[in-house]
Order: sequence, then C-alpha cells, then structure tokens
Amino acid sequence: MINIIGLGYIGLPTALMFASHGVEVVGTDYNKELVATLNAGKTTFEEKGLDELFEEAVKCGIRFSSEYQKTDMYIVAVPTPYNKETKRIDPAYVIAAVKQVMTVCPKGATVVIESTVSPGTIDRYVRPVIEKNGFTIGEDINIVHAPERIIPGNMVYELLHNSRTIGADDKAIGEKVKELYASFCQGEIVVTDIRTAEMTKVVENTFRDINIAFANELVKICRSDNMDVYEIIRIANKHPRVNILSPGPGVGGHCISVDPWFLVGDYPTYSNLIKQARLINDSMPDFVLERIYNIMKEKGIKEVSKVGFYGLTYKENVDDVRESPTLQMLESMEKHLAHGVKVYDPFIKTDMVENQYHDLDAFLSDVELVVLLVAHDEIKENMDKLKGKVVLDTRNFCTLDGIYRL
Ligand code: SAJ
Repeated sequence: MINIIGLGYIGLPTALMFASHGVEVVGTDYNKELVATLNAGKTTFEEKGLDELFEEAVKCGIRFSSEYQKTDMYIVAVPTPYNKETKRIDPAYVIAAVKQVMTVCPKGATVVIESTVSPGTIDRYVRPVIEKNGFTIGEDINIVHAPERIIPGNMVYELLHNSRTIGADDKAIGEKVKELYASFCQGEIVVTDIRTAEMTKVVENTFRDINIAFANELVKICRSDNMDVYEIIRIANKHPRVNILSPGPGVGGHCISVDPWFLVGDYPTYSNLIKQARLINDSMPDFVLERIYNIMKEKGIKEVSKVGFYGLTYKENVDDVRESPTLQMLESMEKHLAHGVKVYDPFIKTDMVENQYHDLDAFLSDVELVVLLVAHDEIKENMDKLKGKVVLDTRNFCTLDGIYRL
C-alpha cells in the first residue's frame, strides 16, 4: 500500500493514477475539509479528465484520510512555498510531513519526495529529520526524490506519458520505485542520484523561464521600434533550429516563476542569465499596464473603470491563480492608487478581487477597453462579443481586426 501525503495539484492526480492502475492507495491530507470533500465523492479543483480518473480510482478502492498510515511506501507531495524576500525555498511542509511519517512508519519503509525542492534540500533538511528520529538512512529508511513534470491543463495525459526522474541513494531502491511508477507511467523512467534529480527538475523550469524571457524581451524591443514581433517570431520559427516561445503578460504558476530563484539564491555568482530572465518576466505586468495607459490616451478613455481585465488565472483553462500576472497587475495598480478596473474570469467563482464579475456579458457591457490576459476557451468561443470594444490582446489569440497587441 502507498500512503500519499498531500492531496493538492500533484498529490491528488498521482494518487488517483496509482489507484486506478491497481495499486492500493490511501491519500492523506491534514486539511480535514478537503478529505471530507473527496470522501463525499467530489474533486477539489478543475482539471481535464480529473473527474473521470477520480471515479475510476474510487471504484478501485482508493481511500482518503487525514491520518498518516502505517505502510512501507510513502509519497510526499506537499507544497514547497518560497520566501519572496530571500528567494529561498521554505521546506517547512516537507519537513513536517516527513516528521509525521517517522511517527508511524515501520523500519524498511521508503519515503519518496515528489514536491519540488531546491538542489540540496534533501541533504540539508530531510535527512536530518530522519536521523533525529533514530533511523539510519539506507538501513532503516530509504529516501527517494521523484519530482513530477506534469503541466496543469494536461495533467492526466502527461502523468501517463511523460518521462520521469527517480533519484535514490541506492540503485536497487531506485529500481523498486521505478517499477511502482511504471504501473501507470508509459514514459521512460530514468534512475539517478538525489542531487541530480533535484537539480534536473529546477533546471527544466529554468530553461522554460529563460526562453519565455527571450520572447518577452523581443516584444519590448519590437514595441519600442514599431515592429511586429508575432510576425517576426512566426517567420524565425520556420528555421529548423529556432523555436521562440510566446510573449505574454508575465510568467505565473507555482513553478516556472519560482524555481529559477532557487539557483539565483544559492549560486549568485554564476546565475546572471537566470536572474535577468526572471527580472524580465517579472517586469511584464508593468509593461502591460504601460501599454494600457497608452491605449487609453490614444482612444480617449479617461476612467480606469472603463477598463476590464479578462482572466485572473496564471494561464488558460486552469483555475489556479498562483503568481498570476493579472494579480500582479492589480497589485501594481493599487500601489499607484489606480482603482476601479473591472475583472472577470470564468474559472474563478468566488469573489477574489474588487469589481469582479461572474458573468461575461455583464462584464463586457460595463467596459470599453478589454484586456485579454488569459486565452481561456470561453473567450475564444465568444470572440464576436468583443466586437465594438477596444481590445488589447496580450496572448495573441484574438482574430478580430483592428485590435491592439503587446
Ligand atoms: N507562458 C508564456 N509564454 C509561453 C509559455 C508560457 O508567457 O510561451 C506563461 C504562461 O502563460 C504561464 C507561465 O508562463 O503564466 C507558465 O506556464 P507553463 O504552461 O509554461 O508552465 P506551468 O507553470 O503550468 O508548468 C510548468 C511545466 N514545466 C515546463 O514546461 C518546463 C510543467 O511541466 C511542470 O511540471 C510544472 O511547471 C511544475 O510543476 O514544475
């Protein structure tokens, strides 16, 4: 039996996947309300294919509890927040979960950390917790790092098909954990050591951050000299070895905008490019605000209350707002005492910000300038409703004529 600790964006789908492939699973979360919701037969966030997977897992006997279980295999998938000031990881949840595991696990158990951690975290924080509890690593307890790679919006597919990394001190334990993941994972599973697995995960997200930053820098260069960045990227990408990503209002989510800071924090001397990329991506919300200001001037729109932000989540078709560019823009506006902008997102059903709408038509009828910040399918399917509005499309998906782009 596997006890999966933490039933959030990663832990829940992973638990469901194991269970629906015949592995006995108990999912544990300290949030009793969340456990009650799952036990009542409901999932806790929106994700393509998640409800179907949940049903299957329930049929196969998955259980949810707020108690840690006595078993020989644990997978820890708790959040690893980062400290916004120091840019360092806060391993408190991982430490707390491992401590709890130590109170129930038998000798010989394996503890797999799935949570993303900065390179060195397992050595610095996890091993000491295990040793302090009187266990000898490698003899009494095995420790493994198996970072996930799935992308919100396509998690279920990617869980099945992505390649994975397993980091272990002992090759045989790595192989055992690999076999477990192979119960559902059809991608290649590479076994390596723990430091390499930690570093690889952070490197992957840093690679993407740097590439997005390049696209964002290009948009600024082209805007400053009146060139069409999208046409330039489209043509450049026809080169067989060029693949420029898409500029946008900034990089949100809990991974790409966070992980590169771990490298900057730990290796300040060597991480100039990584840091610069972070700063470029973090400057995009203000770049969009400046664009809005110029468009308002050009169009004679005087009131901020005539401006509407479409999209609050960090990207399309997910309900996750962590580090979202829209929230960063709202925060920045607040600092400048610019109040009154209207906001709407079909995925955010609760009231999260001021002047938030829950109906697309009502939102559109109250604004003159619509800033498209997230390319949700909803707006793609209702493009006609934007006719007659001034539109700033920050994601280059709107097909109407005469609109503004970044
Ligand atoms: N974005 C752009 N331009 C692009 C691509 C993305 O501006 O061309 C923006 C998005 O709008 C979003 C942010 O970047 O705000 C990040 O979105 P994303 O879809 O690229 O990635 P995440 O954060 O949802 O998921 C990433 C993935 N990592 C990589 O692609 C290297 C995923 O595979 C990881 O599992 C996940 O981080 C994680 O948990 O680490």
